[in-house]
Amino acid sequence: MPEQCFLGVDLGAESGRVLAGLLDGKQIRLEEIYRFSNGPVPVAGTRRWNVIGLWSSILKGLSLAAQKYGDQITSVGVDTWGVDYVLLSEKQELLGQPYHYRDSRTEGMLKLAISRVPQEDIFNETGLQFMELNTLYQLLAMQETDPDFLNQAETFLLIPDFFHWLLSGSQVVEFTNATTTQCLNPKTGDWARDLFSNLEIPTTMLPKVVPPGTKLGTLRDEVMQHTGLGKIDVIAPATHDTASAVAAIPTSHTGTADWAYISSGTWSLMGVEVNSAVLGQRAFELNFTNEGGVDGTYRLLKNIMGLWLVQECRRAYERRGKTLDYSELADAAATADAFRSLVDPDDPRFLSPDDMLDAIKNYCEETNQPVPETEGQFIRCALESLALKYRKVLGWLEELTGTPIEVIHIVGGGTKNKLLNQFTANSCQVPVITGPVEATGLGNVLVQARAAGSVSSLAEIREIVLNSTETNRYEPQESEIWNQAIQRFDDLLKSAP
Ligand code: LRH
Repeated sequence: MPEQCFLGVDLGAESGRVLAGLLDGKQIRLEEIYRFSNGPVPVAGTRRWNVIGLWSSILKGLSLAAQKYGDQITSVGVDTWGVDYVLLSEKQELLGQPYHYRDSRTEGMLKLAISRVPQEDIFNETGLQFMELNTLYQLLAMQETDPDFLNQAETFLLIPDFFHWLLSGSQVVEFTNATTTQCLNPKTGDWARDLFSNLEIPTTMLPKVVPPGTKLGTLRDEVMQHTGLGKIDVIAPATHDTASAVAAIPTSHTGTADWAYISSGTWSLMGVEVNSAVLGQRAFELNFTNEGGVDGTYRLLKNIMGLWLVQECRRAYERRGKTLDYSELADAAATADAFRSLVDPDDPRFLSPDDMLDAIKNYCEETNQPVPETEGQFIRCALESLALKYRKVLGWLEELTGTPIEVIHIVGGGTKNKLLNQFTANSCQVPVITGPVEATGLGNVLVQARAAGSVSSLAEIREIVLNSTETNRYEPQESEIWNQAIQRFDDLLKSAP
């Protein structure tokens, strides 16, 4: 069979990529065509995404792809981070500058929401972890501060849907990303309209929800002219980056909950794959999330602060005039003293601090631990704390599903941090398999390949990834000292400041 080419646009919080997925029978090869940077833009005291700049970079990447793979290209699809959205007016004008989920306008919105609707009812209707960055609280913040603005909105689109609209003219919201908003009911697969009306948020702007793999149309003429691409299909992949990443886990165990995953990047999304949302009392108490996946699967998971801690330490050093790359930071952490100080990575102070080094110092002071001083001490503190949080989440997952976890798959850019991979195996006391780094991109293009009829199922997507990519295995070590550390970490969480 000749090679088929599927273009994946994968946008992360730090960078974006246009990728070519070249499928040859049972093998896939992913090639990076174009990479560009991304990040929050400070705008008059707020944080926004530069979506027009991103669109311009996507067009550039598509032009380069057209030059290289021209007639071989079958389709294109976009995945991004979750929860953020754009609003379009009746005349299809972009309303305002889309907000970044770390913007502070949502502070206090969870409290407001639960003063109107009992928290447990919100969980039963949406199955989602309570985080103020969720779309629900972003919309509530808009409704509170500027209801006229929201009333002008004719169409609500999540970020990948916005780019699909620019590519094809279609205006729908894809299911996997819709499940990250806390606005969708996993039992009905439709928007939680009662919840919206109880919170006094309008619902007329909510478009139809479509499953991953839906053909949205073909490229607009203007996009064909600009890029040199032909009239290719625009296919919605699993547009939530985590959904795409989990679709591409190299496992032959589809359909069982005896393996966990960590999609590791700016965030660490740790969970198991289940066949229906887990909505009971205990899932609510533990504040777990149920995000929709491919082929009717759900990701029962927790958002953990992730390598954002390290990324922000690095930025803080840069502001102090010290530019360090990630490998230098990892080397410094590897030789620093073990378990000197620990933090709860998910303490709210770490979500958007002015300065991460100060935030960590401040946490350590408040909890009577030695304050980190060197780069190695800061990064070691972040990595050990993350690994210990993984162990807590692993225990909760086992409790919720009743199934012991035999192995953890880590995928995404975070797998490059070998120290964290080993710490994870040590802390969780199960083997860790890492790779592929580009799981999100692979999941994106393989769901498109399935829509084109070249791949038949989620299990086959994973078989192709298994055939095509390299993985590494980390065995658990040092069980005794990690068991002691988990005791200390437990005490820290109990006495959380
Ligand atoms: C990871 C991610 C995560 C969301 C966050 C906003 O990139 O999609 O799943 O919670 O971004």
